[in-house]
Amino acid sequence: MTSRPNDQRARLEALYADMAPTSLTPLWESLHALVTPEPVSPAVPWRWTFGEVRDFLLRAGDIISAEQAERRVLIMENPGIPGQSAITPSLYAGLQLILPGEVAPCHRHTQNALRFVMEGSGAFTALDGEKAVMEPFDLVLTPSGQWHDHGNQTDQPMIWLDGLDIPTVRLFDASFADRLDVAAHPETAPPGDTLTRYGHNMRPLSGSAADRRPANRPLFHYRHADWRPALSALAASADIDAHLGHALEFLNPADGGAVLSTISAHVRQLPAGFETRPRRSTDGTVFVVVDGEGTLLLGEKELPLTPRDIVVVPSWTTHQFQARSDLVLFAYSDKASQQKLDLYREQLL
Ligand code: GTQ
Repeated sequence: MTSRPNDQRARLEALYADMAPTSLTPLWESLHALVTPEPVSPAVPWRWTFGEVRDFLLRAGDIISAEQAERRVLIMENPGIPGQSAITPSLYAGLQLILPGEVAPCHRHTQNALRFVMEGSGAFTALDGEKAVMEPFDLVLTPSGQWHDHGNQTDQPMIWLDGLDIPTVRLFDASFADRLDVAAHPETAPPGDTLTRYGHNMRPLSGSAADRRPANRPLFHYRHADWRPALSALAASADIDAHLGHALEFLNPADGGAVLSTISAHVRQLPAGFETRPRRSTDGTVFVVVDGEGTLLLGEKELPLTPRDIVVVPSWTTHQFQARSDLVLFAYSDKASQQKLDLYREQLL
């Protein structure tokens, strides 16, 4: 009769209520939400236009200094996962402003970071006391545990995208950070020294002094002046990948792997009129439009793409890019983490 299931429900509810103070919960009520047949991301696809963020950032610049803020950044928070300072469940994104004459003081932390320059020319990030002088669309790394400070000795503001693994480090409860007792790390090498030594598929042949950088992670500056001609040359010569367009991944030359232990980064070029075949992958990805115009197609949803827009595509979200003019994109994701954990998958449709 019908009293039986009601009786079971009532007995279960009584069980749950009695065991709740003991911090116990029944798996059978949540199993299918925990172990899903495929990823169901709480994150949503989203777009930020650079101009809109820039206005708020400059307004913040009138109110708080980089020194006082430590890092003057507006976090791009995914509206599907509010309150977590996350653009995907594993990654963080923010836009950082450094005004002429300012210093963002030296610190180090377990979180890995990449910087992708959006505006300005000639400000620097110093890594362990070596400056990388930054130009638009340069990629600069500040890997886990390495001292870094930022400074702007030019007469224009500089704005860059910060991509960090803050939510990943939080997941593992593994955050450590400290401040140096001086704002800027003492200079340890002239600007560009590392690029000279390691940036040409070469390395110093001898001497521990020459191996000043950590041997497993020598490079930290990938210049637009280098990657853009490489990508253009590829686009002029190679067959195009139907799902990616022309695409080049940034590498750690020491091991041929991703640029950071948790974050992978790449660039793509799509010729005017090209539309990628649908694809999805488990690495929720942040894209920056470097150049060109187009549309990001996500099933029902469409996001327009204009220069310096920032868009996020969550895990396992089928998407296509349509290029109206030659479209150049920068992207970063947690693919590096997922591959280490044997979690990464992609599907080409
Ligand atoms: O520049 O070191 O956007 O530590 C967030 C945390 C930037 C930085 C961020 C950071 C930094």
